[in-house]
Amino acid sequence: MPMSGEAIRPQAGDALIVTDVQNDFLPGGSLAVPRGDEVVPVLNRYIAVFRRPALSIVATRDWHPPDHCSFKAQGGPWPPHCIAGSDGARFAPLIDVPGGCRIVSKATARDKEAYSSFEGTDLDAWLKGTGITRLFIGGLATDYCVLNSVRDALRLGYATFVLRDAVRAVDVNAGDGERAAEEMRRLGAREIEFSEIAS
Ligand code: VGL
Ligand code: ZN
Repeated sequence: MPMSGEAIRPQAGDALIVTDVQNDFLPGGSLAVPRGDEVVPVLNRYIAVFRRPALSIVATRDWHPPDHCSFKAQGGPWPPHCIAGSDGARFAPLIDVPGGCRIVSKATARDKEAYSSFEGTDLDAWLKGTGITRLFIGGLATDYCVLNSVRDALRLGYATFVLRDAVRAVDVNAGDGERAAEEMRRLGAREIEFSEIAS
C-alpha cells in the first residue's frame, strides 16, 4: 500500500460512482476496454462498503440511440456500443449494483456525445440535493468517461477520489490512460486504492 497517509473513512456525504460497467466495454463487447473485466471484483469491494447507511452508490451507463453520432456509420470514432436497451448496454452480470440504486444514463440523444456522467444528466442536482460532497469514482474508461467526469466533478466543487485499482483505459493511443491519470491528479483528484479505505 502506498504511504499516502491516513486511511480514508467513508462518511455521510460520500458517494461511490460506478462508471459504465457495461457488457460492451468488457472483453467480448463491441468496444472492449482492455482488462475492463478486472474492475468488477474490485468495484464490488467498494460497493460492499458503500452499501452502508448514509453512503450512496450511483451507477452510470452509456445509453445511446442506434444511430448515435459517435458511431462510425455517422462519422464518429467508435463502433456501435451501449445501444439503449440492448444486451451490450446492460451492466456486467457480476457487478453488484444494488437494486434500486441511482442510475444515470448519458449520451442518450442522437446528435450529442457526452463522455462525462454530468453532461446532460441530473447527476449534479441529485448529488447536491442528497448532500453529497465527496465522490469516489471508478469504472470505465479512464481516458473517456472517468476523465471527463472527474474534470466536471472537480469543477463542480466535489472532493474527488479516483479509484486507481478500479479503472481501466481504452488506450486508443498508447499512454492515454496514464496521461488521463496525470491530468486528474494535476486538477486535484486524489488517487486511492481499496487498501486505503478504513474498514
Ligand atoms: C465511453 C467511449 C465511447 C466511456 C463511452 O464511457 O468511457 N468511451 N463511449
Ligand atoms: Zn459511448
